[in-house]
Amino acid sequence: MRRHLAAAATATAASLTLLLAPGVRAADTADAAAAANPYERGPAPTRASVEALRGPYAVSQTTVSSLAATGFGGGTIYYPTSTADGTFGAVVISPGFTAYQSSIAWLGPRLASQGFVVFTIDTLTTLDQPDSRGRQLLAALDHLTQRSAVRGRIDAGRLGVMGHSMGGGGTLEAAKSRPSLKAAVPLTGWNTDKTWPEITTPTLVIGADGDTVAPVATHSEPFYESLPGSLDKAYLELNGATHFTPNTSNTTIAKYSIAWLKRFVDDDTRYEQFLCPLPRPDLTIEEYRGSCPLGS
Ligand code: 9J3
Ligand code: ZN
Repeated sequence: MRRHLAAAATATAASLTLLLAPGVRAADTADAAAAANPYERGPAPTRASVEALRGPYAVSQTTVSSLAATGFGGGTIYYPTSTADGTFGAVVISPGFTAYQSSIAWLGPRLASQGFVVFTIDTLTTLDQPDSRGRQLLAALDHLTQRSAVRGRIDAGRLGVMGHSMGGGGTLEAAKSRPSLKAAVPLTGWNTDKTWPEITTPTLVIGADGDTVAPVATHSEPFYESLPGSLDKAYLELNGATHFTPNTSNTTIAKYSIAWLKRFVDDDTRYEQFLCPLPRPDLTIEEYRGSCPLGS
């Protein structure tokens, strides 16, 4: 009788173990996934953390003089101050026609504080066209990874490009000519080339509903639609926005740019929650298109 009770107790314990096993396995899998991605940086994201004015990393900055720059106009590098978390992915950002780095400077500390090295650049002349801006973005990436003071803090295999207006047009040009890029984010992009089937880099196209300089119907929408259907891509149309909305601090631009860079420069699937299922239109989003799930 006591043997039977002991056997029953053992059987019950075994059943409990089996019942608990799925939960235990789920936790183990999450740990294994975290360990399997050497590129994720910073704590698990929340809506508040991706919308915040600053992320978890304190940021330092250093200037690159135009005299020290080859093939672009110099700029400012924003980078996480601490070296405790190893290297970071990097992104270069170009301003638009007639504009300077100051016009996109807000993105420097906003993105760098999330765990990226961010280089906001000046172009050789403020009148440079998108194809030239594309080449300048790549020259700036090469400077950043090969010659800059912070080159040792960067993982040269994980790079992205962004830009405003003609700099957004240049962002598409850069991705087209350097397929190794991990992410591209044109902001109210402008280009005479409307079709981008050659791009293999995951691309988030951000347009503005009230843009009369680069109207979405003739710029961002055809850019997005012409990207390969098999590509990880998305189209975010800002609501109540203009061509120049990317020139001042904007939480919607920041949130989705951070999520896209994290997802594709860092391969950090913790950020997929902000991209899939597709965000629904609201006060700041006129329209959002994309394919889910990403990375498949
Ligand atoms: O960089 C831009 O703002 C491009 C839009 C533009 O001014 O085009 C006029 C040729
Ligand atoms: Zn084309």
